[in-house]
Amino acid sequence: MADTRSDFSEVWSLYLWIGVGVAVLVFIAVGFALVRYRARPGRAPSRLAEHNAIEVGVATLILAIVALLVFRTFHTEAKEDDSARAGAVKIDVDAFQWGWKFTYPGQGVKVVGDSNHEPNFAVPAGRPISFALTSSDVIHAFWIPGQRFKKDAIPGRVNHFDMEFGAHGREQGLCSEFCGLRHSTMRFGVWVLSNESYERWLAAHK
Ligand SMILES: [Cu+2]
Repeated sequence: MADTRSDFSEVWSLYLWIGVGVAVLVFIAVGFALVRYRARPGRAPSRLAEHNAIEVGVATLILAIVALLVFRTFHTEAKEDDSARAGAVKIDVDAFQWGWKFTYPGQGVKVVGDSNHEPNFAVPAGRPISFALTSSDVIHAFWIPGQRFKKDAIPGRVNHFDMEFGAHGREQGLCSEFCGLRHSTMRFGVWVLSNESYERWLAAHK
């Protein structure tokens, strides 16, 4: 897969442009009807109640747009749900009130942080990362706005998903499901590193 950000940016842009297109068509149709068919003295209202050809045309167009959006959304979503790829880096994420625990299974590495101390974990750029996400108390949501990605963290349930990070740098993550008093302080950071820096980071955190 391409990185998560570009996958979801494409879907986002598709929705945006279809939304803009539909809005323009609606405004033109309303404007045209207002001007062309406005009330004038001596003009009787139209008796036309239905027009099958136009109605079928509009219904077909709407169906086609819905089908396209549903297909593209599920297609992109499926790439991220396609978990446990060979060579993937595994990270277990546990959300709690109000913080995060990131564990690298089999590596002996764990990063924990809460409202007072924001946790930062690291991933290598350009490699699939298999996340296993859960919660210890209430429903939270794992959100990385820069990656256009969000997933619920649900107690008693593990959500598996894959991500792939492109550009090196730091991504800001946060909880996006209201989860109590200090919800707004429930943040985390992701360092997107080169493979060598990532290995060094891992070794330094054992
Ligand atoms: Cu939360």
